[in-house]
Amino acid sequence: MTSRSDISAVRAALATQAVETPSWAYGNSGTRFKVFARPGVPRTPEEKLDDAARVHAHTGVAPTVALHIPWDKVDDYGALAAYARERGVRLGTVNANVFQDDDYKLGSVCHPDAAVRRKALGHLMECVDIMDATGSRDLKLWFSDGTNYPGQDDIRARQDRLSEALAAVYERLGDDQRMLLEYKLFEPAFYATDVPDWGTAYAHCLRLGEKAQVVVDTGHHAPGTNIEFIVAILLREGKLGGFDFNSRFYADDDLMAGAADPFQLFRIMYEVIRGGGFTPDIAFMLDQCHNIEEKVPAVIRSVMNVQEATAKALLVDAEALAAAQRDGDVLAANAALMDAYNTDVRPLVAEVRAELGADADPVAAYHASGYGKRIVGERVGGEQAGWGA
Ligand code: PSV
Ligand code: MN
Ligand code: MN
Repeated sequence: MTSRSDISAVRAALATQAVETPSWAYGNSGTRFKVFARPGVPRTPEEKLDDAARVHAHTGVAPTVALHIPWDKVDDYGALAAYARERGVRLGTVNANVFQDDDYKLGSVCHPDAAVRRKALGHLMECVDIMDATGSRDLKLWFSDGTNYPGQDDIRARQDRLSEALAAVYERLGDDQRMLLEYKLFEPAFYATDVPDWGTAYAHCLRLGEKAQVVVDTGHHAPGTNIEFIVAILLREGKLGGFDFNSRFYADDDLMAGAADPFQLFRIMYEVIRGGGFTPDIAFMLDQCHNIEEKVPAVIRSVMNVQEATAKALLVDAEALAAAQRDGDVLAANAALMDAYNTDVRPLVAEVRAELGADADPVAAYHASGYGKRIVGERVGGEQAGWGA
């Protein structure tokens, strides 16, 4: 483990951490089978920002909130950004949605019909307009495009259509804006997905240029995939734009980050740090839904899990590890990683939070604040936010 003299550097690095929380994590969500409504859930984008501001106040490391358009549609995005700022947070990544419309049954930007492709592209362009108004840096693109049956559509033609749409959006980006292209193994398409893996995303981003980057959603791989390897390669190539953190036991479960496999999260964060990626150039986002648990404390817990994994990764004694690797000492090298992973970093991150003016124990502080009860009392009437609203 890192020596005592380096602990202050670890502490300083942790104080710079920024985890973006997703607006949709505060709304109602569920599975294909049922969405469970919960009292106190936000009814408006502003109320989602109120909840996100609570998460930041308690943790000190969640300063931005990702939007999902049209779930967070408002008339005045500049005013929404100002509302966020007044509450101590900022608007972050804009997530496009070209998957919840009847027109998109056979795809969006890869659809065989040019009129549907135009409609999808129009939405993506609108998202960049919104970024201009909010000051957001990143546009996150996840496409549900794909086919269910062999022969249903031409795989190569679909790639051409995708490429054309991405190029048009890329052209529209401002100098300080980026496009983050997300891949996902399968679902909702089951035979062929148009952006199924990091290689496909990477190939498109490489063609487009440096403002196009790959985003790694931890829930979007086949079981057993070595995600940290992908992270290492993308970082090495300068093509890692960010993460959507969440946990999965089976498929795209979207459970709390660090819940199912905290060791994987540690390994990922180790590769991030090893590759010089612990910088604002990489967007560290959560992409998760809280179907049965209370939402705000679940987001708080997830942020803490990312923070703890980061602390452990920062504690790896790089010199000892490198020496063991040079010597071919397999066990010592593995032990260097495991010693850091097995460290109880909770007191360390508690101190960092306190130094940031947040809470040593954010979940306890949240419950003690009475906020959860207050929103149940106040958010009465209207329509709760949730998938599609
Ligand atoms: C759908 O799989 C998904 O979970 C993607 O990961 C997106 O990032 C997210 O929805 C929001 O659109
Ligand atoms: Mn995602
Ligand atoms: Mn997903």
